[in-house]
Amino acid sequence: SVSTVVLPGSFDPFTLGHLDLVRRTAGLGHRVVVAVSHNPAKKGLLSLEQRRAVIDETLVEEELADQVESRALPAGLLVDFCRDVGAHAVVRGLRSQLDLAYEEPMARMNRHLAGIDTLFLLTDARLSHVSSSLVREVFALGGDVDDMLPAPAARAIRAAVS
Ligand code: COD
Repeated sequence: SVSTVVLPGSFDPFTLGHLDLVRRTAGLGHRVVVAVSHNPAKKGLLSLEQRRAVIDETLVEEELADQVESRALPAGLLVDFCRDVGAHAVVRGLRSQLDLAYEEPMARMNRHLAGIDTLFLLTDARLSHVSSSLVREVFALGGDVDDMLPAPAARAIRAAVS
């Protein structure tokens, strides 16, 4: 039987690092629910609808749409969302020891709360410097970010500021 896993994030914007994580998780045979957080507090670049549209277009272009879908992550506990979609595990990417330090208490808490395990995949070394926040900063300062983003994301951030 296929297991469902949740890949949560803000995805503002969805990067090639995120895509690598999705592709590898699907490649292991899981059905993947990409859960896109609201983050009303964070002043981001793209709206929830725009972030989901970027992900959905990318999944179609990459022929991943059969196995992977995007969903809005409602306010509340991630473990409750996992239960609602029938997932027994969360997937997170690790770029560095700093990521692990940040992720470890959340992973332990999710396991404590609901027995939800977290699967960690090490980032592709060629993408370990890529984060949505740095992409936003470089883009805002006029730098070229196209080679860190799937085409729908590059189009969306340009449209968002024009
Ligand atoms: N290569 C590989 N993976 C990457 C890369 C890259 N270059 N860049 C990012 N990633 C990974 C991240 O490590 C992460 O696993 C995932 O992609 C998403 O990244 P982001 O930055 O878009 O997402 P975050 O970290 O901002 O997401 C925050 C959540 C929405 C997951 C968090 O706020 C949350 O869990 N909220 C639910 C509330 C809750 O349950 N709280 C209690 C938790 S104990």
